[in-house]
Amino acid sequence: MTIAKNKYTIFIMKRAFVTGITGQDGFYLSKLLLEKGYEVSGTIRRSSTFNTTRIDSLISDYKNTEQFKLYYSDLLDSSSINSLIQKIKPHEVYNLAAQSHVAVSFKNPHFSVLTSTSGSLSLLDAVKNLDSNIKYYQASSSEMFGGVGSESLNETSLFIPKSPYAAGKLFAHNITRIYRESYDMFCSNGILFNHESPLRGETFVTRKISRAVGRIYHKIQNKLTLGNLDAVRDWGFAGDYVNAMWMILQHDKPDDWVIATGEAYSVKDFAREAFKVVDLDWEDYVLSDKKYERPNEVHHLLGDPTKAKNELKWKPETSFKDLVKMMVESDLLLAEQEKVLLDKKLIKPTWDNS
Ligand code: NAP
Ligand code: G4F
Repeated sequence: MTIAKNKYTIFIMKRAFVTGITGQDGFYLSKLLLEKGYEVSGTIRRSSTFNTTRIDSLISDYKNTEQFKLYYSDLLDSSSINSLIQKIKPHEVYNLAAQSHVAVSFKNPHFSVLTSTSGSLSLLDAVKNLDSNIKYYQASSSEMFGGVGSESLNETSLFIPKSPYAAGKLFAHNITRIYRESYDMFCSNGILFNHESPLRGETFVTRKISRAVGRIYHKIQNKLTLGNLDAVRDWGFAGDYVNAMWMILQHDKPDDWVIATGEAYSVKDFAREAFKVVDLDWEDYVLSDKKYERPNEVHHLLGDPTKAKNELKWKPETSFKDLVKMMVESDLLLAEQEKVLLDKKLIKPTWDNS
């Protein structure tokens, strides 16, 4: 964005405010925005151990600039959220923060639900009170659909949430739409289907598989125990999906958008493809145990991204096969490093190597 003033040209950087910046999407989105010349401010939570591993490369790359700034906050602390919005005066807000693990949301339901519900409301209200022209992106989720049938799901499909996580996300989705309609604000929901990467949290099924393949190949793990092998998901690459987030806020009007690949695979398919990268047969290594099943399973999620393809001109660039390969190749390198440390007795295995 530039403003011409007399004979001088003043460059004004667009300012983005990102919650959940330490997460998988936080990294990919921040990288994208920084490369586009944005000033990016994000919230981090105080933790007794370092929790900025994913964004350390960005901290380092931008340390001599004013372009990348981090602030302690928590979505449950509405006063700090409000103060930060007042201080930063962002042009765009991306609300990515959540306790995003569905199975964990059954164990910590209050925290999981409140982060999405109270958190989105605090942020929307802070935006409305400062400047209703600020653009707001809400990280909505395909989990809200509940995955009962096998048809492909679009923006008009019914929401039947099946977990505390999904119920909290549905509130955030609705309150985002309500602020858009009530106050004429630019508030959009990206209903993103599962998206993965080498930076995916290690307890999500795809990363659990790619981590295990790396370790099994390097002979520091013997078996991989999963839960429901028949669950079906529409898996895309996180790097492609953050591009959709940005495009959603650049569109000429606020709206709700399904972001997906339009292809579905089972957990079994993912495991088969991942072991194939290292010429191993998944059936020789994968076990199933009920302890990894959920109280209420989402069986089948397949998205229909037609609206995003037609109106945003967004499309996924990474195929299922390439995504699996990318994750396995990255985790082969990590396992190789772990093997060296294990051999020197500098670490002990924290993973299941029974
Ligand atoms: P993620 O890796 O689990 O990152 C979640 C982020 O939220 C982390 O930075 C985490 O901080 C932060 N956070 C958690 N509770 C918080 C709180 N109370 N206050 C402030 N920050 C908090 O998730 P992701 O995969 O990047 O997903 C990004 C968003 O998209 C999430 O809202 C997720 O629910 C949603 N989503 C994800 C997918 C997917 O397939 N990845 C699909 C649909 C929707 P710490 O690092 O300190 O824990
Ligand atoms: O990898 P998952 O834990 O992802 P899930 O539950 O689909 O949620 C992810 O995607 C949502 C979008 O739809 C996001 F909103 C959410 O934040 C998160 O990013 O599980 C995928 C499937 C499930 O059906 C699960 O039951 O894999 C099945 N599964 C089978 N064995 C397993 C395992 N899941 C995990 N985490 N661990 C297993 O051992």
